[in-house]
Amino acid sequence: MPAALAKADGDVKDRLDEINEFADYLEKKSIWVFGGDGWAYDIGFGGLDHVLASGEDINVLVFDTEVYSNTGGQSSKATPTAAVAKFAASGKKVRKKDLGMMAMSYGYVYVATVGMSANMNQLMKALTEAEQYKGPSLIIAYSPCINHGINMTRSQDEIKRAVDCGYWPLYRYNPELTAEGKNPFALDSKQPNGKFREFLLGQVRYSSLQRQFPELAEELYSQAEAEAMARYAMYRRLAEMDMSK
Ligand SMILES: Cc1ncc(C[n+]2csc(CCOP(=O)(O)OP(=O)(O)O)c2C)c(N)n1
Repeated sequence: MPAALAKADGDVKDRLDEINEFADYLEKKSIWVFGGDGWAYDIGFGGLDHVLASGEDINVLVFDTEVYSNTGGQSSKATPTAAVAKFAASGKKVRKKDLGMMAMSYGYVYVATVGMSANMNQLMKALTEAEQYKGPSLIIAYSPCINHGINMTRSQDEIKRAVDCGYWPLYRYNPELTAEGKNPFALDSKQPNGKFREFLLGQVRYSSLQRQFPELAEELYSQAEAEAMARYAMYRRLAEMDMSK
């Protein structure tokens, strides 16, 4: 019995009894914010950062299409090296911002990356853990888009390919585990399968660079691959951290 109910009497007790009787209906409010990468990484980043820093129990799901999709495919800070987009006609020259790492730096934000068809179980785990975590959560989902120049009827296969080649690593960072003395970072995707270049060339936003600027394309593809492999290696080191030291 709740403490307030035990102490109350008269009218107050009747009211509290009534509320207690319907306690099952007083569900925890579930609050989710949905947005694209242009919003989350770029023009809305200040607001997103403020919300994450608030410590409030709020969940954010970012559909990362790696461009501003709705306005026609402009480059955002989520656009990776070598991708052709508006304002990056000869391929983006600098790497994709690691929004997840920035959010992890708070230490009290639940962070996960997901890829729907690559690992449905991991997606469900991330959504459930974010919902259960009593603080801010950020989930970043790889989201194939018409601007990528792919067959959109096969977009789920594309997500799986992205994860398997190390283009889109999957992880979950759960601050609650830190309090238990455990490693908060879990890497959920396997060692890249060596098909990174093949993956890039399967999308017109990358392959078109080869036709227009062949030498530059070679350089940017290599750079993109090196950056992605370094990012995967960094995540693996995080996942293998010895928390007792
Ligand atoms: C503050 C602000 N600036 C610009 C716009 C115009 N605008 C509408 S949709 C959009 C693209 C958003 O891109 P993204 O967040 O990546 O979402 P996606 O279209 O990819 O789902 C922009 C710039 C806006 N709505 N609000």
